[in-house]
Amino acid sequence: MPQEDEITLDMRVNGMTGDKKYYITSPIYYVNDVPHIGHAYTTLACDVIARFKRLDGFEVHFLTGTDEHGQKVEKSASAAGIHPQEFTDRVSKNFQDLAVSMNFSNDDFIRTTEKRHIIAAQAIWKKLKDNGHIYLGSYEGWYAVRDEAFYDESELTELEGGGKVAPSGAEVEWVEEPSYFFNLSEWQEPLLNFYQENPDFIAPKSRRNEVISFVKGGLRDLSISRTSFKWGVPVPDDTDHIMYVWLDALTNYITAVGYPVEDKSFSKWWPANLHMVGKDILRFHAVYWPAFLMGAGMDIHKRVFAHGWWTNEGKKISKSVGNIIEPNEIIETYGLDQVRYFLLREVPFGNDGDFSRRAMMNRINGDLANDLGNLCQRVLSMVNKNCGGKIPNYEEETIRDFPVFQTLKEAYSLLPKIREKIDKQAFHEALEEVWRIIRNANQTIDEAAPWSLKKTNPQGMENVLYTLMEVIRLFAIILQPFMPDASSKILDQLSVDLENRNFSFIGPPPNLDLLSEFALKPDTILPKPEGVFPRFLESSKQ
Ligand code: ME8
Repeated sequence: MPQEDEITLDMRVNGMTGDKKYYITSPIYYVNDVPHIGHAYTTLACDVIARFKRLDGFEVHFLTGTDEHGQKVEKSASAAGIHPQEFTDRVSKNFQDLAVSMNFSNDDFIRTTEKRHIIAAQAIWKKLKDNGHIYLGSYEGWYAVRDEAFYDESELTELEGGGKVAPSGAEVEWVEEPSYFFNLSEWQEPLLNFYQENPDFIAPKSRRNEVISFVKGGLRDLSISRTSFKWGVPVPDDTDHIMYVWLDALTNYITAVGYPVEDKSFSKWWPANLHMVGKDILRFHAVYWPAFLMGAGMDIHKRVFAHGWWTNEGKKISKSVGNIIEPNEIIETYGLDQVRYFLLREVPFGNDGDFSRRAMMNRINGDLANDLGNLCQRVLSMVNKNCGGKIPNYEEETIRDFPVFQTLKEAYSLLPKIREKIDKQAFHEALEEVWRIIRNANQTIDEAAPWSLKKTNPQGMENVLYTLMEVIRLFAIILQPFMPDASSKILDQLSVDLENRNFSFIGPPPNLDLLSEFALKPDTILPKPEGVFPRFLESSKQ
């Protein structure tokens, strides 16, 4: 364990101090919509981090769920002609099913209509009230139901045919009603100080700057209750009001770890290490939520990362345009791990990205079939044909004579680099590091030409094939968080025991000229090789 003065900020943020624990959350999704690629994307990013941390020896709590209150959900239920509870039960199920079809490893799925959450939401309200941060007034201003957000006149744009829209494009309506307020205006200085003292709190950097200038521009008190509809958590001691859906929703992150009971198990997980969100909802997580937490006298989450948005073949994704990408459809067409890989490799995480058929095919046929699939296929089928279907017998004295051993050394040194990228949420860079090794390995096969060594130097052939198999073992272990099924298929084909697949089994040797103590055991019988990533043929599936 490092000394207190050696502990860097990064280590605190990433749960590397004290016990290795990591609490990660996705947003909770509105149940007015069917799940689409955007929802799958955010939770996928959390899933990869959660799986990575578990394999890296952390105890992890990974939370996702559904946001079931508010005017938008009430309207959708009424359009469907059913009670909001029945409606939310139905639609929440779609998000639970999505977690299964995307192979998400969440530890909990929270619904804001659950009793545990209503208790927590009312408890934080009482706490804010008791601490003197809530007062009764009346709200007059603009509200966008689609965003469930209040807007200033100055933020709106006039439409040509009349009406006004928010910066998100959502229509706004004029609202006048009695309302409780949270004294957000008083939190400007504390927030700015907090951002300054915690430079890693908001990522990426460009978003951090946006938030800071928004807060510097001044904050108005926030309306936190509504009286013009009913679908929400009742305000304690004043049931004419329901809680503003964002105060209700943000509280889910503490409900799920036991709030309002602030015992050992609560403090085990809270504050969360990372709230992963889309750029559209950063303000709520980087301004309002920390202010609520400070007001309630609680610790603030350690980091919030705002990722970019996907378009579909260059066009904004929208229900009205009818170009929503449904996760199940693309999984069916391209395969689950192919989709998981594409989403995290195609676009630098944090930037906006475009989903196109062509880009997807290029990734599948290039990175997955040609690079990774081919490498496994070539090595495993050569071993099957020439080494009696067993892990080759390397020779200690001569195994380092072949340039491919250099690639193995790099593979042994890969994990710390990937860990650093994952802790920065730079998934695309992490994958690029792995692919550097894969491409090197493919190149070294061509150079070492084990097929010709078979006659001239059979021991050399065994050395080269063994080294390549060990390289494959290492990157397959590291790729598990990204592509769990494909990686386990590769590890099965190397006969790696199920219990020997976490990161401690990479076991980099103390001297990189040696092999790991967990390296593949020569003579182990291997199953018959099978292709991992077939090429995607445009005509095969439409
Ligand atoms: O905002 N590209 O829920 P929501 C990428 N209930 N990500 C996208 C996307 C796109 N085209 N479209 C949506 C809410 N997302 C609130 C959250 S949290 C306490 C409450 C993702 O159903 C992105 O993560 O509108 C965005 O933040 C989230 O879906 C919004 O989901």
